[in-house]
Amino acid sequence: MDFELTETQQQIRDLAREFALRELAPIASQIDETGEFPIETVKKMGALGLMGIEVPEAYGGAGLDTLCYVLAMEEICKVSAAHGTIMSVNNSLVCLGLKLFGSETQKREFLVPLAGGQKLGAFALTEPQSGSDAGNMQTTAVRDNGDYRINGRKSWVSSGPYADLVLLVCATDRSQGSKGTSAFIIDTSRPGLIRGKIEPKLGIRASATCELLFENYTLPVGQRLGEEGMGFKIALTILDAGRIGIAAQALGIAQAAYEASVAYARQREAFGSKIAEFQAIQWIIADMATRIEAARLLVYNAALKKARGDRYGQEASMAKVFAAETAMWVTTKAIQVHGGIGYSKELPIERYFRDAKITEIYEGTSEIQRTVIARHLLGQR
Ligand code: COS
Repeated sequence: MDFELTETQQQIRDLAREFALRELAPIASQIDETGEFPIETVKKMGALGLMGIEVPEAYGGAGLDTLCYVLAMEEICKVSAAHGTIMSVNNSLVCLGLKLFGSETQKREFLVPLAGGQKLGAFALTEPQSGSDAGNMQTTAVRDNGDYRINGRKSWVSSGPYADLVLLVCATDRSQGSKGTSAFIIDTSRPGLIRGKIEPKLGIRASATCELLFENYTLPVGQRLGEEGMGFKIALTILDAGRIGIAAQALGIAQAAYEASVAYARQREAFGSKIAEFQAIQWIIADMATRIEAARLLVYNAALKKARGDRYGQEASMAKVFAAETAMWVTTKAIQVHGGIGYSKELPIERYFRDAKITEIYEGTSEIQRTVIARHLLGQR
């Protein structure tokens, strides 16, 4: 494995780092407190090319590789994981779906504005009764001549309250189970789509999440993505890639908590010396750095496999489960290193801890990642 970064990879990492420090650091705690969706900074991310990193320039994107995407995600999430969620949904779940499965016309109409940041995308797969069991969908799209009529309810839609376009996966033939599902591109400005209340959440609080209710929402057949019946495969293909982005998010959160712990240990005094002098603290710092390094190698490895065009589902799941659990462990220990002040909202440490938790849940729980890995290892995929 060669992780020597190219000049382009270093440039995008530096660009994301500088942007995050300049634009996101001053607002990260405040938007976490208020839960306000950061429309202005998301637009700026779009203008910088951060909303369509892997989309070819011909379709409005930055035309960069998966490692560039991971490096940028890491830097953004180090400062504001909520921005990272909005970025990852647009990049991995929506733009990638259109890039892989969209027709030329669909790419021109929908991918170009999403990749350029003029429009914001969301992904709707989960329903109140189906999260991990994603194939068990009750929302239906019924064909009516040249149109589909959609009815049902999608839940936990990140960026749902503000999205212009939604990549929706729902049932077109419920008797066929997951094989009877299809994907659609939903224009949220049309009638029949109602956005539910914004979910109050533990972490990534500035990334708005809501239910989407479809009541006789009608769309033309031309807005179906891929063939009828391909919906579940499209969703799982997209999620394989999305999991690399969430792993990078977890890595960014863990790195932020680690760096804060090192800085605090060097300046905090107890029993007449800096706490960095105590083995109890040193060993935590050593374990934090070791686990983060291992997570980073897994995340970069998955990204390089994807960039090379190799199969990467197993590696993406390994990266996600390991990075997510690393983020939870490191942020828990970071609070411990800081003691009382780590538990206080005076510092961002407790935010890192709250933000880390979602990485063990969305885009496939840690249990689902282990199932996916085991299926690969046992030749069941
Ligand atoms: N990429 C493409 N196709 C895939 C796939 C993947 N990673 N994994 C499975 N498929 C295909 C299978 O090949 C199968 O098609 P064929 O019968 O034509 O071969 C079809 O999808 C159904 O596969 P399977 O029977 O394995 O599906 P299951 O219902 O058993 O589900 C898991 C498999 C659990 C892995 C899947 O449901 C999953 O990943 N769930 C988590 C969903 C998730 O991440 N939710 C979060 C939503 S976003 S916040």
